Amino acid sequence: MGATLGRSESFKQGGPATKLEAKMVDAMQKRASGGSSMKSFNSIILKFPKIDESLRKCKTIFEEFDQDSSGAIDPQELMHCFRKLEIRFSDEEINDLFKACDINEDMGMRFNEFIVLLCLVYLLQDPVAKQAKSQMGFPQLESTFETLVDTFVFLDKNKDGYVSKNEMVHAINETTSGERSSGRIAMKRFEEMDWDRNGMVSFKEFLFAFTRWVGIDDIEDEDDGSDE
Ligand SMILES: [Ca+2]
Ligand SMILES: [Ca+2]
Ligand SMILES: [Ca+2]
Repeated sequence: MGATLGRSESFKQGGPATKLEAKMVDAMQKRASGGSSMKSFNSIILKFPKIDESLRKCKTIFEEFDQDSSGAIDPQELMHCFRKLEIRFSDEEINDLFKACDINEDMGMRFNEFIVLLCLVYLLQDPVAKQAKSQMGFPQLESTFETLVDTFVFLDKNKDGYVSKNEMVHAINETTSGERSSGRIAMKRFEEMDWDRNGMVSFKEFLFAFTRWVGIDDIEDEDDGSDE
């Protein structure tokens, strides 16, 4: 299609651009084989407030690991965080995650970047380990991450690890009548998610969009009233 990919490191024609992204796609596909508990797009929208609340509570975790209170978690603080949470990732994997989530490239995880990183960790964890009640020690947060993964699985109909524009349209059209306005919002939001405008949204893009929607980023909240 020859679309410009810009500086995005996400989806490129021909497959995942990085080793980490390939792992994420793989983990997502494995998870997708278990199906999604989401019934409709609207059921996702209804979960927003709860997700919002749970992610905000994550601030305490963030502050705990931001040992020097700099407002960002640097690579060393992150290593410490992983050790403390007993997340067994190699240094290379941690480094890859850090780079992937350090969107503003300041070598620090800001709060929204940290949430995305933790959720990616959640996805990438060994499924066997995940069967333990709470792998990371934050049961509520992990159930929120599960909801986010579940949502992505619901949207990714062909289970290729990406949500395409068509899949988004499909999910919205499945929604019962009378909820069209949420569909319009969703399409607008799909465009917000798809940073490089190649028609595909990776799980990471999806998560970053989520932190923006629930207002975790400092970007002002959108008015979601019934008027446009
Ligand atoms: Ca810090
Ligand atoms: Ca950063
Ligand atoms: Ca897909």
